[in-house]
Amino acid sequence: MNTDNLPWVESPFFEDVLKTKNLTESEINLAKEYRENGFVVIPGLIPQSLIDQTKSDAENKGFNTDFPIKTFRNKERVQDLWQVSDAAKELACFPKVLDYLELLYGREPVPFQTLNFKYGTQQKAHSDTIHFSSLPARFMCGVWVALEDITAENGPVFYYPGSQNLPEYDFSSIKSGTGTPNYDSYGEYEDFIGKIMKANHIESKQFLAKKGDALIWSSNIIHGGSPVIKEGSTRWSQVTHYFFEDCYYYTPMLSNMVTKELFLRNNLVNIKTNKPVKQSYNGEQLKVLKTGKDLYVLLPKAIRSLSVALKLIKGKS
Ligand SMILES: O=C(O)CCC(=O)C(=O)O
Repeated sequence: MNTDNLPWVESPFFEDVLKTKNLTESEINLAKEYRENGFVVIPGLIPQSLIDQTKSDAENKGFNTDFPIKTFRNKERVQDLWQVSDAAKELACFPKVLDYLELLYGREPVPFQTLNFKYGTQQKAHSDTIHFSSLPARFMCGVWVALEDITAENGPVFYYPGSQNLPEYDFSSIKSGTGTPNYDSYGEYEDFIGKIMKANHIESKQFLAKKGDALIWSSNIIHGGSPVIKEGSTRWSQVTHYFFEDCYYYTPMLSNMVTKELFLRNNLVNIKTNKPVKQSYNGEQLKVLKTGKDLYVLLPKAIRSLSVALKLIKGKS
């Protein structure tokens, strides 16, 4: 196996790759912890002033319906606040966060989405790979930052340590048919993941965080939001989702994973540079054949023309 085809922290050759890296003892411990559990907590990583400014922008811009934004928001979450908040953008691109991610993945991180929460999401257990996946696989992660102290009462994030080692489940494991799924079926996915956790006897843990703590989670760790026990209590927080450079990026939830027709994320913007994100596979630009609305098949460069590819697909060649 080529070590470029998985993040090195998830590689079966982790110990060998580790020997080739010039890391400090604390970096080695961090990488080992991330590999074993699928997440790491960095206490007090973010300065309180940046936390306070991000929370204030979330309150005064994101959740203020008089403040115009173009991105999605509802009562509990605002997507891509970074577009109108320098603080949310600075948090997404915080240099120490990017350094940790580069250390763990060996590629440049690409922050591409922020979500700011006012209340606990109470989201059921899921893996981010159903929403965000990459080719080569697993070059994606989330960084969740507490903008206030989080207790058992205000709906902390929960996660299943070690669950990142399970397969990346998608609808080809859930449905027997070959149809392309959509978000109407999301409940079936959540039920499936709940059963998978029970079948694997993995116990969940809660992230009881102090304001400024950061949780880095790997693409395939199963996680969600705990019930909010104290009604009306806030849970101010920001999660940033990152891909890593030099991959193709797609949404398995909207892809046909049986026929390998991928819902490619062609409109990603790198929050750090404000530039569109280019897609490639370990340095190679592939040919892309559109097979439906937002669905694409990746073709080897060796295929000289799309008409040859079409014949191949139709079985005429
Ligand atoms: O903040 C939470 O409660 C969960 C967030 C989450 O699941 C996600 O961003 O993928």
